[in-house]
Amino acid sequence: MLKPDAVENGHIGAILDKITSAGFKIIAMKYTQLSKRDAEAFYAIHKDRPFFGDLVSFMTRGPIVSAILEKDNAVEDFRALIGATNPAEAAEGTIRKLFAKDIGENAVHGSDSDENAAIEGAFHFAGRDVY
Ligand code: 3AN
Repeated sequence: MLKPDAVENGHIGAILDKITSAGFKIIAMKYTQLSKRDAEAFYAIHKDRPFFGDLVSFMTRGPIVSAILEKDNAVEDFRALIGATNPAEAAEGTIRKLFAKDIGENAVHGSDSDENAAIEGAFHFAGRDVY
């Protein structure tokens, strides 16, 4: 997902360019806005964390771009491309270093395992919308 901050700040094109230039193939994509229920479900794993309310408010405050990306070693390579969860700790040249403000508004989400990538892909897309 390209999160609401990235969309508000006009970074969709630049971030997609970084992603495709790094060799990822976009096999599904849409411009959409999460409902409160969507965001609570997507981030259910974090529901007991102190930042959960802020995370749900942030993720629902404006449109996002969601996509499914395909590449060998995609999960690890994408997490390297986006950088650390906290942009202050993200390596130079990473998407979060370039485009994110702080740990709460960190521009992009990437799945943390192949298993979660399949679950998260199915959360956003019907099978017929994946190419
Ligand atoms: P990542 O997105 O790097 O996998 P997760 O899954 O640990 O990070 O966290 C999910 C999202 O929750 C993060 N992208 C960030 O927006 C938010 N988040 C995580 N930790 C914090 C924190 N300590 N304070 C505020 N927001 C946080």
